[in-house]
Amino acid sequence: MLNIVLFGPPGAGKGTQSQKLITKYNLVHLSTGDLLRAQIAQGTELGLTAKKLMDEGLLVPDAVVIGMIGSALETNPQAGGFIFDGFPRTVAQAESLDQLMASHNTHIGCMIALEVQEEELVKRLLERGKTSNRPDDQDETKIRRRVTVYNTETAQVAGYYAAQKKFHALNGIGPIDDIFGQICGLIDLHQA
Ligand code: B4P
Repeated sequence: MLNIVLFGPPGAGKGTQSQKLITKYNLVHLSTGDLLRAQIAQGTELGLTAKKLMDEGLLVPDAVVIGMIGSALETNPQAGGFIFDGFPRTVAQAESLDQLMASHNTHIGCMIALEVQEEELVKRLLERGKTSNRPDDQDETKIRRRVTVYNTETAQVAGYYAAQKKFHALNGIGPIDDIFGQICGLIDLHQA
C-alpha cells in the first residue's frame, strides 16, 4: 500500500500535484482543506466552526481534523493507498496519523515537501482568489497569516518525518509537469 504525505506552505502546489498523483498511482486523495470546505458547504456545525478559523487563516483544532481523517479512512476500505494533502499540519496530527495507519495495518511511506518562498505563495493565492471564491485567498494580510501559521506551527512536522527517514524536499517553483516528474521519481525510488 502506497501512503504519501504531500507537504508545504499554503499555495505550494499540494492540491495541484495531488490531482495528478491520484491518477498515476490510483490513490485516494484526502485533503483536509477539501473535507472542511465540504462541511462548510453542507452548513454543518463543524463547518460553521471551521469557517471562522479558516477565513482568518488559522488552523482548525487537531481533534476535528483527526476525526475527519479517521472517518475518511473507514469509508475507503478498498483503497490501494492514500495521498494526504494538507494533513498533518501539527506534530499531534502526525502522531495520530501514525496511530490511524497502524490500526489499518499500514504506514506512511514518505513525506514530500514542496518548498516555495513567501512572495511566490502570496502571488499564487491572490491569483487563485480572483476565481476560487475562497475567502482565505482574497486578502493579502490573511494569506501572510497562513504562511506565518505554517512557519510557526506546521513546518516542524517535517522534523517528525525526517526523524523516521521519510522526509524529502523539492523546489516547488517551476513548471507543474516538471515538479510532478520529480515527485514521481521520489515515489518510484521508494517503491523500488
Ligand atoms: P488547504 O485547503 O490545505 O489550502 P492550501 O494550504 O491553500 O493549499 P492548496 O493545496 O489549496 O493550494 P495549492 O498549493 O495546490 O487549507 C485551507 C485552510 O483549511 C487552512 O488555512 C486551515 O485553516 C484549514 N486546514 C486544512 N487542513 C488543516 C489541518 N490539517 N489542520 C488544521 N487546519 C486545517 O495551489 C495554490 C495555487 O498555486 C493554485 O492556484 C495553483 O494553480 C497554483 N500553482 C500550483 N503549482 C504551481 C506552480 N508550479 N507554478 C505556478 N502556480 C502553481
